Amino acid sequence: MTASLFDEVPPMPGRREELCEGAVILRGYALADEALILAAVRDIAANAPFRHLITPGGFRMSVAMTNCGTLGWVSDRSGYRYDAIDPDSGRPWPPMPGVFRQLAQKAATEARFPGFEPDVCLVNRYEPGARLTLHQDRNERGVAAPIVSVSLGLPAVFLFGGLRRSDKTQRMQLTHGDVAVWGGPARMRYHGIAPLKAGYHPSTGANRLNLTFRRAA
Ligand code: MD6
Ligand code: FE
Repeated sequence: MTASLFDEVPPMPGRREELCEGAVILRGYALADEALILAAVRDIAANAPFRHLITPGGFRMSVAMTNCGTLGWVSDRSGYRYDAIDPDSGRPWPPMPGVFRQLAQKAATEARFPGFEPDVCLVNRYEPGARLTLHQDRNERGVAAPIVSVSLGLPAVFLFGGLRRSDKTQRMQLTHGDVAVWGGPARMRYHGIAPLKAGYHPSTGANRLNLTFRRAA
């Protein structure tokens, strides 16, 4: 499938796309909250700036990250983990804004995961070329809870695999305002983001932003 085909057929806001049992994309679901979300991300980044974490293997991640909530996802030479303290500042992560929590809870309920109480929002910022290699989200104690993932700005190709790294991957486009919800039998599926294509989006400029809400504790 080509990028031009994606470009010509933008997903319809309000549409619900089931990827498999337990995984759904709610197209355009975050659009109504766009301005509040972008303002909140600016506030969060003013207190806990985006940074390129180092993987346990010693590589600098191409995606820049920060967090809000009672815990944040961090990586360094000693491994991946959740920590209540931002290692760069020595202070707690900024609190999770109400608009974030409400959006994540509503989207989870819409995807048939009622009662979602996220304690982490990992905020990812992609520049052209930035990517996330295939991975499972498995540092969370609360794997019974889903993950809610909000995409803003430039579109990205989401790679969606199976329960083993070697399983075949599907590719789907995530565009501005899309919310993916991911849980139950899909919770441990491998997934990633293909290298971001350069472009301009009126809301985020040359970047893509992604918020992923989890229950880590
Ligand atoms: C991203 N997302 O979209 C990275 N993980 O930038 C993820 O790694 C992810 O979108 C679990 C569930 C949904 C996701
Ligand atoms: Fe992930």
